[in-house]
Amino acid sequence: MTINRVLAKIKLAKRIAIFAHKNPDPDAYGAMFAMREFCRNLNLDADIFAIKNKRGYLDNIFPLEEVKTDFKSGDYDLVIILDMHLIDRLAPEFVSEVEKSKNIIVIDHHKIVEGEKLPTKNYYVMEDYAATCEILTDFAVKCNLKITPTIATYLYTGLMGDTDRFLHKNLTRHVFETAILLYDKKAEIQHVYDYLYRYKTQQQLEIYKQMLDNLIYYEGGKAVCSIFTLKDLKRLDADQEDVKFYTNDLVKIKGVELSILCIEYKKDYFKFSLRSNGLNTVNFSTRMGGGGHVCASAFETEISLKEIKKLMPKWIKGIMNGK
Ligand SMILES: [Mn+2]
Repeated sequence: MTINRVLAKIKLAKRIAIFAHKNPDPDAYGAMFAMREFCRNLNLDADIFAIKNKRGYLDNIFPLEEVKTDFKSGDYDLVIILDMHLIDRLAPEFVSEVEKSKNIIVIDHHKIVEGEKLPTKNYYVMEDYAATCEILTDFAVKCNLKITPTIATYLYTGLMGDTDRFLHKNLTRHVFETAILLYDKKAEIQHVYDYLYRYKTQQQLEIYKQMLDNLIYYEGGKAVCSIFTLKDLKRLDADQEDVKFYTNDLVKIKGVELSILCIEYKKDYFKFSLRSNGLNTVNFSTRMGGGGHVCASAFETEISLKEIKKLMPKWIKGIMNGK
């Protein structure tokens, strides 16, 4: 659908429910809060639904206490799904009610893989955009929606989250133009950086230390992995989200082309976050039941620590050989 059609559909709605993927990241929250403000500025009722992570740095950027959890499809005549396009990327708590909704719009920048079944025919997916917040900035400009300083701050947060402040390989001229536009709209850039990147707690440093202590190199240093078990998390008094914060850091080691961060969520159930400097990781992640982008993808599966250590060299060899 066209971007103008998105606006037309929104304007026809009376009550709008806004969703993004589970474990919302800065781009997911940025897109949801910006979209809510756009709707409210059009005098439309709009609510955000999300299962929040525990209190953390994002609470200083977004009013997360306003997020709702008790979604009933009958209460809303439009569902807007952001930063995802497959229903199973939603928090499981929402899936059955969202599936009942008859009027759904999807706005996303994740690649649609052949064979994927989207929850609606009304989707606006821009695969060459670095962030959903980049798409929504365009949306506002093209549809003449006001970008207040608050909205600009939300959008800037998402743009920085998904480019890791211009560090990933997903940069385009348009990313920088979007950043300039949001700067002009008075995004609170320093505030965003403080909470996304500058402040570190002592606990965070302990987690980081553990991650480095656990590094295992493969393929002559071209690939690296670090594993956090439930036992590690307990000792650090940390949870999985605290560790995931560093997902992007291992591929910054010079010479490393592929990194895999493995975190245990339940006994013998791990989540694997893959990062690369160009190598295709998403084919492997998709085969393992996950998904994502070329350079950043993830999957989760039942597996023991012993099996991980046994399979990891094969996995890495396969990915490095373009499989
Ligand atoms: Mn995103």
